[in-house]
Amino acid sequence: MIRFIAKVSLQLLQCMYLTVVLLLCFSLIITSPVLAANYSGDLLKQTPTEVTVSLGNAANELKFEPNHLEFVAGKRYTLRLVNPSAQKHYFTAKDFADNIWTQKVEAGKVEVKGAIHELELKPGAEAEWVFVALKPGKYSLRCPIPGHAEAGMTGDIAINSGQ
Ligand SMILES: [Cu+2]
Repeated sequence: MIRFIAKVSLQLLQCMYLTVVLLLCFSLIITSPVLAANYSGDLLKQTPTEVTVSLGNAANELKFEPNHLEFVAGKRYTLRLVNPSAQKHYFTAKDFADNIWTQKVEAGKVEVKGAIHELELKPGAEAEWVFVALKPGKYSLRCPIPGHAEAGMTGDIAINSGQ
């Protein structure tokens, strides 16, 4: 009798275990497409807010204009980078780039998809960086060409929480 009860409860346990595993599997199946849909669907339907940053200027001053950028987590943006100066500059913001989801970077007739960390803009160049801001935080921006950051070609980028 005791053995029988033990056997039944063991079967019951196995059955419960199986149910839990199945439930876990289902929840994974259900949640992952939702996450994927958020990234590829809903977020991409948002009209991007356009923000323009100038790397240097026509007077060849070594600065970003503006040098303070603010984004909101969960929002989609088109960051238009222009270089109206006579020398090349970089837009380098690695930590920022790690905390956004880059949809694409467009320059001329080329579209680059995937993670981007740094952009180099030759005199007169223009590029558009389309992304969704993700993780709130403060990130730094600089132009790593020797002497440029030291002369003031730095900036900061904030991603503010969407709530
Ligand atoms: Cu520079």
